[in-house]
Amino acid sequence: MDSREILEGIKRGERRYIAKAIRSIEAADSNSTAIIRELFRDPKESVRIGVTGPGGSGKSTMINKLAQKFDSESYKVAVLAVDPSSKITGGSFLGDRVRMQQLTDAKIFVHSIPSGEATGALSLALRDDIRLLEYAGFNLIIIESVGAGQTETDIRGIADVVAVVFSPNTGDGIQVIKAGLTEIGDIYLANKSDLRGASQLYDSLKYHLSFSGKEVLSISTKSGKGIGELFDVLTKIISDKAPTTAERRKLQLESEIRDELFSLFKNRLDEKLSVPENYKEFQKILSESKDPRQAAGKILKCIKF
Ligand SMILES: Nc1nc2c(ncn2[C@@H]2O[C@H](COP(=O)(O)OP(=O)(O)OP(=O)(O)O)[C@@H](O)[C@H]2O)c(=O)[nH]1
Ligand SMILES: [Mg+2]
Repeated sequence: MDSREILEGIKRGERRYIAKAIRSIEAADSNSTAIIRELFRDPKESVRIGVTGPGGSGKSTMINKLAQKFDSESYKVAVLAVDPSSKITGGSFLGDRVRMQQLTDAKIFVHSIPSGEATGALSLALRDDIRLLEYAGFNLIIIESVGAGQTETDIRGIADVVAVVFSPNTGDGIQVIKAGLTEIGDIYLANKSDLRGASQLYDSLKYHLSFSGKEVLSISTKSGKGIGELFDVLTKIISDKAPTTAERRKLQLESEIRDELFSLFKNRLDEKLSVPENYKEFQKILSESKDPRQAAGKILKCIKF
């Protein structure tokens, strides 16, 4: 099947072609270049909601509820989950049959990206996946990203609105602040309000965010408490941010180009270092200096890109 056939299938609204295109993009196969070119020729827009937070805090459960709410309000909803299937909390989106069935019934498109493929720059493929879903007519895209390592700071460079989900059993407040999670959100959710310790979590978030003017909500994705309010607050933030979307997309594109450049440089560097004479030089510098930063600086000066 060629790229034209796939793109026509997507235009007819056939889901299996969307899945095919996503697979093609993620594998960077022979069709992907033509597909991506078409996405840039005929770009569409969506509202992108990023959801992050510690493992097991209830992100996927919350997204499941929220996606259905947006769907019932006539949005065309897609969910992209950077799949934390390798983690012990095991909240894999596609692995949860009940959750999946509810979303499929509502015609919500769900796709998981293995987290291994989304390191550092939250994967360049993820951004193309988003553009593809926009091209296919989805106008509200929810992105779940694991709240660990580099990725949670990157969600800012992709989403329009970021929600951070916490729960009483996912570590204390100090850890939360250290992780930098209190800087990236537009809205903070103290989830699992049905559990013990939930009100302390809510108070601690309120306290730490009191000067930021950001929203803190107490919710229970299990009982559904607070989901209506969450929807209202999110739609308010979305409409407040709508006038700055063009500016945001420009900055996002800039950061995407930087990531592309970084990836090109990295490949080029690997290539260069594997050339025997460069490797010899590398070893020589290493023998002269054990300070890695200094050595790296010297090596950078020697290698011609
Ligand atoms: N008691 C209670 N449990 C909840 C609530 N929301 C989610 N859970 C449970 O918490 C566990 C983790 O939920 P997930 O939605 O998979 O959490 P997650 O943040 O997506 O997890 P990862 O993707 O692994 O980081 C599951 O067993 C849920 O049933 C809630 O409001 N109350
Ligand atoms: Mg999850």
